[in-house]
Amino acid sequence: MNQPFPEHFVWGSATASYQIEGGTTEGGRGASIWDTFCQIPGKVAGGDTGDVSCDHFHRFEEDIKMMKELGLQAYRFSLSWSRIQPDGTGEANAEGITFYNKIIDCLLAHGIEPWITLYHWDLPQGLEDRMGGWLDKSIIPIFGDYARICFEQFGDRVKNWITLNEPWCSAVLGYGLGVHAPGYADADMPYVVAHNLILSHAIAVKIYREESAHQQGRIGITNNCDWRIPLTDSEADRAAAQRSLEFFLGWFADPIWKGDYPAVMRERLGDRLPVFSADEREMLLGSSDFFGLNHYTTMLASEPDPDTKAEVNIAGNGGMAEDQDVHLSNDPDWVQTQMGWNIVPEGCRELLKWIDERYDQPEIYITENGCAVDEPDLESALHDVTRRDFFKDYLNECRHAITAGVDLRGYFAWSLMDNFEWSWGYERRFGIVRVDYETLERTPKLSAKWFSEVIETNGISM
Ligand code: PNW
Repeated sequence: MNQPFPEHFVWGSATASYQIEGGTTEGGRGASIWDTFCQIPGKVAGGDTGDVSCDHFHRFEEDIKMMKELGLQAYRFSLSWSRIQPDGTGEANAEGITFYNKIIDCLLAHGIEPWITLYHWDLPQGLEDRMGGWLDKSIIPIFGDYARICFEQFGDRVKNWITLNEPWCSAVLGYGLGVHAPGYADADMPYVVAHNLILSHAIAVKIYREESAHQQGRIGITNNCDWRIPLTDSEADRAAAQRSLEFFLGWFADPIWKGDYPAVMRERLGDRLPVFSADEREMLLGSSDFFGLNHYTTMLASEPDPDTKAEVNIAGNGGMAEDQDVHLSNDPDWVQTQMGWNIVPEGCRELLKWIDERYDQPEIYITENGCAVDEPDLESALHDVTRRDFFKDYLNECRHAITAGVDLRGYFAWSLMDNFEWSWGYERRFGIVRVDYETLERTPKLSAKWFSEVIETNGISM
């Protein structure tokens, strides 16, 4: 039986510039921190880089035709800042603008709505070198200048903007755990970087609203968050789960929807957590037209046992674990994806409800959801039943959330095609379309065909 989604629900899929484009030295593009990071031995599995990747830089027309065949209504992609401003500041690079103009025009010609992310982790290396990148407050107006160029050049046709993708990852993985570019492992840097990212988001939105109102588009931010289930029903474990969510999503969403960081972060971090001025709080509050959410997994949360306190689990997407003092664990019954992430569809419904309640019923878009599956050959990829079932079960929970009153407006599958999975290189495949990295041939998987039907019928058959 077909379980319908609301009318006008937006169906799309997502990618990011560094993960698919390749052509890293073409079209006047400058280096980004990910080009640099990939050169450091041991940082990326197999020594992989984004130099060629899916070669989308040369194959975007073919890729857009494929999106059309899949029936996508919307396509979320990010801009490579260093294609637009090769060293991060100054005049726009005409070739970079032309490249993205062609993509936008081609999408529109095929009836696909472009959703642009301004920043999906590939900071121009020039900014890292000259002023310390996200660690320095002066990045804020610099990001604003970049955003302005994008609005001026593309805003006549692009009506859906996302300032930042998952600033939690930039801060925690890039500066706390050192597993993403630029690769610092520090206890305090993540809070400084996050602060500058949040303010950069706000300045871009301010510029958009003040200077591009006539373009009549919408702008928001995308945050990522896992769900946390209390290990037991004890007061302490329930508090641990809540604290974990506030340190994860509240850190980035509270300043925008509530005007400041969560109280629990201030209590625990004191002056290690930077402070927003009154003007900044005002600029932040209400600075997102919608709530962009990337969601992948769920873990159990509990109050750490005093004897094992030193071993707070940081592996499972915890981040800044010592500061939160939350023990994370897995239910042994949970099946995991190739990333080691638990498949817990109900977690998606619960997280949506948590957001709905905490942030006063925002319009939510799931801007990423998906899973990596071990697919050693084409044959296995074409029968990606695990991925199809993952999507089906997660979407079914989305539907339940909508029935419960959550204002979920759209869903973007991560990812359109297999691509460069950051520190995992090409070893992890998230695509609904198979990419053969030898021939660069694209082949839609079973999950893509299934997703096409979902879009066509605006519902899932259960
Ligand atoms: C997201 N975590 O990354 C990104 O937006 C994508 O670029 C990426 O390919 C996708 O999810 C799959 O990984 C994340 O550790 C990376 O919690 C790490 C985490 C979450 C999201």
